[in-house]
Amino acid sequence: MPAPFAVMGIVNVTPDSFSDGGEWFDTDAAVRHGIELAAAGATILDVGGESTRPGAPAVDAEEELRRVVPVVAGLVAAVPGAVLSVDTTKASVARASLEAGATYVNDVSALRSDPGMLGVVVEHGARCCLMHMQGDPRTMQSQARYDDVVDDVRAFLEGRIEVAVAAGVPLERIDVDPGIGFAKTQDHNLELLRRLDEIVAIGPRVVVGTSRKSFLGRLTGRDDPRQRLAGTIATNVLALASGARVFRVHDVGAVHDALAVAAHVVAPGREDTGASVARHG
Ligand code: PMM
Repeated sequence: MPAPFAVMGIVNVTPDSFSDGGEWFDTDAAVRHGIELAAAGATILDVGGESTRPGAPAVDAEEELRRVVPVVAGLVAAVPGAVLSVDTTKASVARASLEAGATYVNDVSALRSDPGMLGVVVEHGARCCLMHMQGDPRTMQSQARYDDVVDDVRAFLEGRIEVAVAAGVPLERIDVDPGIGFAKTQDHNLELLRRLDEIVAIGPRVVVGTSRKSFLGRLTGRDDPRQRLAGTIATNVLALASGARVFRVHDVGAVHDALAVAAHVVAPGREDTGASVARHG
């Protein structure tokens, strides 16, 4: 029986991510950080070299390759049991990362940004995450307009699944993500979390990324992203109860333990079957 949840630990190799910019902007530091996240309970490590915070400057492919690929290769060697994910919208970065041992492509553009991306995912038999966003990270906050945010996100994700499957990605290798914080107002983020079961009903495994995001800061008065762990835990536990199964977070140990406990209530009988839960007895 599969584990009831997977924690995806964030390894940002960027000088400017909103929540941990610059902390791991060095190959060795990033690899050490990934090793720590795996020891704390992450079974997926998500390596990214371009910040997606609203208004962040674009990074060219050469620079992104330089940041990401050595970290992926280092973590494949150091943590052989982990799934290595690359957080990129560029086909060249995905290809080089898959060649270095990654098996998962986390593309916040849902494979739309680069026309070569779908082919790379198919060719390498990679698993992928299709995330909802409108516009791109530079323009998205001005595009937060929906008839009904949950219906619109659901229709978008269903459309992207169709495109991916038609191109040859097996349905069982596709995850979906409502894109919390991407072209969403405060109310949109909360409505998506409130009605997350409607995204789960699409079928594929649902990934959620609320970790340290600004909407939590607005609700709690915490300006410093590092002080948003309690809000992060609350949203991840609620998302687990709604049926989400992959949790993309910075603070892996705390979120892992919260989910391990919550899983005993929301997924009874399955809570002690997965490696990530068994690790902590
Ligand atoms: N959020 C960020 C980056 N990548 N990927 C997925 N699938 N879902 C997300 O919510 C998501 C993502 C932005 O957060 P960061 O700058 O802290 O990495």
